[in-house]
Amino acid sequence: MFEKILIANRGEIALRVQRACRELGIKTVAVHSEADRDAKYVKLADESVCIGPAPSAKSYLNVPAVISAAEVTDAQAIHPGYGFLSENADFAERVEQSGFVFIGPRAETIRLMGDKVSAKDAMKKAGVPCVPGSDGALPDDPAEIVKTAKRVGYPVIIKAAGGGGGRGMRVVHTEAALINAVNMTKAEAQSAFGNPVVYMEKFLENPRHIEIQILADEHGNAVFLGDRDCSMQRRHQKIIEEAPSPLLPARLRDKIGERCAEACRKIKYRGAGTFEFLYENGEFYFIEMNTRLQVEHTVTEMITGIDLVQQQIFIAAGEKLPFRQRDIVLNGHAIECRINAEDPYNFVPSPGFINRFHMPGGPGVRMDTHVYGGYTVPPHYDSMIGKLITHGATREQAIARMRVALSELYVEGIKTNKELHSDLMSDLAFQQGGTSIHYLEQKLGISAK
Ligand code: MV4
Repeated sequence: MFEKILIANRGEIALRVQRACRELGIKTVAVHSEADRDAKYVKLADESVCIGPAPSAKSYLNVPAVISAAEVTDAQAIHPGYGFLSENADFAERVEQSGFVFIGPRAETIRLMGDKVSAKDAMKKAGVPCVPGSDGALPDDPAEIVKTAKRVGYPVIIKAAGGGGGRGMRVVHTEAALINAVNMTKAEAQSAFGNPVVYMEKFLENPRHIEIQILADEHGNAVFLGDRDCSMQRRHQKIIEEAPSPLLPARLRDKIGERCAEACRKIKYRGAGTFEFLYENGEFYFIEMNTRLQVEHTVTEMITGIDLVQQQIFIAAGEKLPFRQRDIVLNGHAIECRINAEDPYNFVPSPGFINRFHMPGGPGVRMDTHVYGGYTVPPHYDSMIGKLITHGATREQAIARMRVALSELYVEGIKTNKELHSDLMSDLAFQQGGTSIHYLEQKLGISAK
């Protein structure tokens, strides 16, 4: 087992990973930018290294600085968290080449899943149902593109192979608009991702976003840890996530979950991973695989009782999974509200000094946050300052606990989106469950871009 792990991240996830390490008696190295010098996880770390000035490009994305920090502190492994370098295959490769263990999948797997065309091809071959569309990348020949769209049926969506998470996508409703849309998406993909390759899918008009959490070790074992519904989103930013998906029959969850676990065994996946699906009319359609620990891993932890970060560490240390599929029992329901430092009306980030901060508590209430009264939220990074999670025996109890917890959450000095969450907890459509990926934007009156 590792004696010391370097956490190559900041904010609430750096604290989350640090807690997992410290419970196991593993020493922690915190890396931080000049702006994060006073962060809680820096103070709680056994060692800390300033890796550069505030801008991410010069600090949290600075590969040589992160690897040097591991060298000077003599860490054995690096946990990337989520975002930043967590799905950067070159970073994973450099980490391993420098003699450290990258706590995550192999670099080649990260690369395979980072290219959405190769990811889809791998999953199709592994028996995971995918959205109907082009067989791999779209060819250059306009006649072929038109033919593919006719076979798939309008509306279609053009996606960048190097994209993901909502970047580099364009919906096309008619043949007249098709070729121009493909050319625009290719040009944008080339400039945004340095990769002009695009592919086509049938556009699903009103799906839900359901994802499957996987754990796979280096000995060929893979299990799925239930599902998460992440449909409550605005402009590709998840706002609320929950587990399990409301109104999803357990047999459908188990069937798709087993397919994902089997696919992991086939591709020799290592670590934690998430299969992203669109769910519509009782069918699952694979769209992407995330090779990182996700923000919303918490709701899976709450219903399974499994610490996903510690499982990542055990797997990276070469240990076998300590459970089989039949040992995974889903208990109750969990909901996560992402608390953002932002204006509740226009969503503009609202960084600044927090002069008072009171967290909620009580049975089934968890708050993962690094902020505290006296902390200054820096303007350089994304606006999420914490996650409020509740668990209950039923979805209704989890909602009631969230409603009360939100009323107890007190943040003075900056604006947050807590009122939006309170409003959603009382929203009838949310309470009934099963709202689609468009629900929140329709409720807020935004025409989905
Ligand atoms: C789609 C889709 C409809 N049909 N693909 C957006 C981000 C990336 N995960 C893929 N996304 C979508 N792909 C087909 N064939 C609708 C979306 C989509 C979406 C997906 C999940 C969660 C939120 C979303 C918001 C807008 C669009």
